Amino acid sequence: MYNYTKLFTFLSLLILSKAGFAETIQIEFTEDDAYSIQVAHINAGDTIEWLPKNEGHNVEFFGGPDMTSMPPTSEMDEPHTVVFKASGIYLYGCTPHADMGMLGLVIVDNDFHNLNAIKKIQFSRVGRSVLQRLLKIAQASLSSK
Ligand SMILES: [Cu+2]
Repeated sequence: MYNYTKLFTFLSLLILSKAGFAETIQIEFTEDDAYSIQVAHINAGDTIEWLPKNEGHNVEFFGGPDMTSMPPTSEMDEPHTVVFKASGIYLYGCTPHADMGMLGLVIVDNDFHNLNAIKKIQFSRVGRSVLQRLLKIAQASLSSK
């Protein structure tokens, strides 16, 4: 006889995993010393994969909702995968090019609670102006939703 309890458990898991909608976004290192997606909006539990389509770049986190526990820094020219669990703004950049403006933002759950902490992160003049531009883009998409 068929085990209906097992079938029910299996179906429940299917529904739960569908409701989770965990997605994966891919971001490339481009020829212009930039990331192909500069402002990524995701939900908690989603994954971002950085792909080294261009040489000489990596991913280093400068800020996040928990400044004492940030995602790891990637090796140069290596793919990098991070699952984002905490809501808030994450700021990352390329270790050698961040001060030239190679920066990216990840906004998890449209949560801007740590905006002031992100704004206080120190960069060169170019880095600062790029960060301000990216934050504007991030917040503009927030108000249009
Ligand atoms: Cu770089």
